[in-house]
Amino acid sequence: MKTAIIGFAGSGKTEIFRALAGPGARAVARAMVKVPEPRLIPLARVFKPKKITRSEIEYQDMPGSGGTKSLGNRVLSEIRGCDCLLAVVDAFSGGFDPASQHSSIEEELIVSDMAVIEKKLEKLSQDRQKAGHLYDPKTEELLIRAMNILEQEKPLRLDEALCAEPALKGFAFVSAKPILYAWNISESKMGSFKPPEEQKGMGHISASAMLEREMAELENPEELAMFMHELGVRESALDRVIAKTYNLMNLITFLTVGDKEVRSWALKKNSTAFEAAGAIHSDIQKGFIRAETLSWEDFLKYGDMKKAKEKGVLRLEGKEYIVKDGDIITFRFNV
Ligand SMILES: Nc1nc2c(ncn2[C@@H]2O[C@H](COP(=O)(O)OP(=O)(O)OP(=O)(O)O)[C@@H](O)[C@H]2O)c(=O)[nH]1
Ligand SMILES: [Mg+2]
Repeated sequence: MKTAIIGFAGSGKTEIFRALAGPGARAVARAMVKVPEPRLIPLARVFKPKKITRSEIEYQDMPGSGGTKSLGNRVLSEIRGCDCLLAVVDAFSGGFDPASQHSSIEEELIVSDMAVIEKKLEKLSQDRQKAGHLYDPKTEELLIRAMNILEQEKPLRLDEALCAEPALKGFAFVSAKPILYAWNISESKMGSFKPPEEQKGMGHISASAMLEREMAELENPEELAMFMHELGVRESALDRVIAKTYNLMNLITFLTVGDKEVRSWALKKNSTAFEAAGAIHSDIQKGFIRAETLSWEDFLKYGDMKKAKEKGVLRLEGKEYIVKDGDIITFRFNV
């Protein structure tokens, strides 16, 4: 799962990236970032595992190569391969109006998709004229529907069903990707800034990118506490940025437990137990027998698996079971 950090030149992308990646990420543009998972704490208390492992999201810092008023075509084509966008808006410098940056980014994503569709429709209309060629009317119809949305200056992410059409998946439309806007406000405006309303597939968060990066660099907890106290900041916005990207990507968490490792795993919402097994290892998926499942709350209520089984909350689920957020799963499989 990959999130690209985009925005106009100088908007604070690299500051946000460094804050997310933590100290030591100076020379890189990609980092795996651990997803906060508080449910691991009580579970680790029970199992006392050798290792606690959290699921990760990859963040990639993109260059502001399009300048201060454009994302640029290079970035627009590079982000086709990612699952989610984190768009940083400069609301700290007093330059380009932040609300206009927001609408410009939306517009660029829309225009970029229109160009892709235009080209493909042209190709399809040539195919139709060529006798014997494999003309594909279904894709053409879907593309025309997508074009209608874009022509109303709306992003494709608003039409979830259309975006999910298998024939459209391959186009990797940029306006179809979930997007989190990070309004990079100045340190003095913290708390007073009101981000716009959320929309389907679009979230908002406000933070001071520079402050977040500075806080991330302080490894000593006492130093960090003092710094935050001096600035009157109660919490870092990073956890919320990560949690929001996670939700926008429609990910849920399932957990595996044991005395070796207690671990959280990311999974697309509405995935089956069979797919969850594949997320761990292809061998577990291939040899899938059953998934012993219970919710983490039920587990903590009884404190151990045996008791949970006696109480009937530990269920044996098959391949088709739809995994729920917070499920603890033990896979039984043949090797
Ligand atoms: N005061 C203040 N300065 C900031 C803030 N965020 C970024 N800056 C400064 O603005 C400059 C640009 O920040 P970067 O994070 O490098 O911006 P960028 O979007 O990565 O820039 P490009 O990669 O060149 O497009 C740096 O000098 C930052 O320190 C902020 O929240 N407050
Ligand atoms: Mg940068």
